[in-house]
Amino acid sequence: MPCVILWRFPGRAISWSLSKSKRSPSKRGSISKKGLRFSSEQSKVRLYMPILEEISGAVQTGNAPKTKSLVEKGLGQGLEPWSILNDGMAPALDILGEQLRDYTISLPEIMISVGAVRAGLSILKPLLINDMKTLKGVVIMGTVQGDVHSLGKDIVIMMLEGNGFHVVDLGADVPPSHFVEACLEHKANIVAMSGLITISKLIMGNIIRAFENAGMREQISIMVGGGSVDALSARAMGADAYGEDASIAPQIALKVLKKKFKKKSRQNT
Ligand code: B12
Repeated sequence: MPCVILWRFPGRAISWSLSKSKRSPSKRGSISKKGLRFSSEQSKVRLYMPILEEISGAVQTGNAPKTKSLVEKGLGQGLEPWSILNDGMAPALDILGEQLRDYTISLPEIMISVGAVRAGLSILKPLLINDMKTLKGVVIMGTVQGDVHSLGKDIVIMMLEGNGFHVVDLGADVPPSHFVEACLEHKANIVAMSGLITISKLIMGNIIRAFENAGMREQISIMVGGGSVDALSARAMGADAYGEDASIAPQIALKVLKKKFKKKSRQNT
């Protein structure tokens, strides 16, 4: 994958690229033979490249205060909050992910960078969410058993809560039985699962089976997301919906609720 080394800090190489992402090119830049390429949606981002680069660098070095102040600076320059997340902070995590895969970075170092992302998110949070207070539904959310990645889950929760859903956060590495028990306890109507490692999609399937075995599948809408799944695997495992991005989580949640409601009304007539 093409990647530009920009500068080097003692001990840790910092690089930046709008790398070819697992997400759709419409959300992130991609590299063409001509260099950096942008969708029309991203054209305004081009103007602010240096600041996105700096944000990426601050996340990669795990510098939380610098990330925070650069996020503020980016906003001051007119950058969209989602662009800061998707085009500044997330590409840094992609690069760190590659370094993790190549054993050139340690897990504690990644954790420090995750801290920097969380610091940046603390500034973005109020801007990413709408202040809608009407309760739309109760969601049980967790990262599935065997998977400790929690950042994506936390952003999805932030979006759902900000859009009028009550979310019960089960945390990460959550066994199937906990999802079922939490749904009963909180009278939830949606289950949202996140997973980033390959095995997670199998575990998600197991969780869906657990709801079937408990006789609850008809009452619960299930949405999944994270790097381990895509639309195809989500459908294959029997989920009601797949979300590529946290920004669309509230719309998806509403859609699955409406679908369930329509199905129920058809059954009652
Ligand atoms: C940070 C990180 C870690 C941290 C996690 C800290 C934490 N508390 O979250 C630590 C250091 C602990 C870690 C550990 C490991 N990691 Co890791 N990690 C990453 C890294 C760099 C970033 C992940 C991240 O936070 N992304 C940012 C968030 C915001 O993105 P996201 O989770 O995808 O979520 C977005 C969407 O997917 C969506 N979304 C997510 N969930 C849901 C759910 C719903 C319902 C919806 C609608 C949407 C949605 O919304 C989010 C925002 O838009 C990735 C590389 C990468 N680029 O993803 C590797 C990566 C995921 N890790 C990987 C690996 C291999 C590991 C380890 C096995 C390494 C090891 N040697 O031990 C362990 C796994 C331990 C375990 N059992 O889980 C691999 C997974 C490969 C695979 N296919 O299995 C990756 C891809 C790195 C790589 N290139 O190899 N990791």
